[in-house]
Amino acid sequence: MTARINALIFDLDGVITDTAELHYQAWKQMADEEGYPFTREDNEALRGVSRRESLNRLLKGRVIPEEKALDLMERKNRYYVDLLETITPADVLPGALALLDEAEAAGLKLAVGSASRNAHTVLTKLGIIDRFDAVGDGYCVVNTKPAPDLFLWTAGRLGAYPHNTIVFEDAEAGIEAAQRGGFYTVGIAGHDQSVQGRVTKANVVLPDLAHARLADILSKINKA
Ligand code: B16
Ligand code: MG
Repeated sequence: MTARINALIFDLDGVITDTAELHYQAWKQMADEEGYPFTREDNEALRGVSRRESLNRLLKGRVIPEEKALDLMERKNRYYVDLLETITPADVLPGALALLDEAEAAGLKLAVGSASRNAHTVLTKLGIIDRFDAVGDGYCVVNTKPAPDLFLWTAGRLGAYPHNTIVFEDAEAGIEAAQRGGFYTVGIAGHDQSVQGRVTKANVVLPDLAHARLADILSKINKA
């Protein structure tokens, strides 16, 4: 059966821009202050998951009072928000704007579905917030990825059905969320061999959006 695609939903971090390094630096600063071990490898496991779940993973089973957990998340976010000041339109990843142009010309509806509570700030700093018909972020739903809620909420804002929508995601939790919601999926695998396994369950896997042409993606979705 041919898929009738009329909407695209993009994850933000790892798909449209790369804020993972800034998240790493912010978590690392907090972890160093607290004496928690935290490496770049540890940071990979935080991709696409909420701030709260990121803290849980960073703590690796260490139990702390709720008040302290709130303070640690607040502190990390302050460091992260400071780092967001460095973002400019040059930080849109290669190919993303061209794909948005093609999709807009084809009459597709466009949205962002990000776990981040800073998604509006990031999109504004990138200079592309007006390109989207809807932005779903970390404030929109209670159940975060891998629950399908955020993508379903975002599709609802677009007036699009999941079976007419493709979700672009770089994280395992995001691909699972989209598939549980009944969406088609494009997994953005990146170029680091050690972490490429995270999106293998997607309908279509691409290394990045550079050279990703809409017609090719639609044809691959139909063959998947
Ligand atoms: P915040 P995405 C996710 O963004 C990040 O990949 C993840 O590392 C982060 O913990 C999460 O947003 C929450 O971000 O602390 O800014 O609310 O990939 O869903 O666009
Ligand atoms: Mg992501």
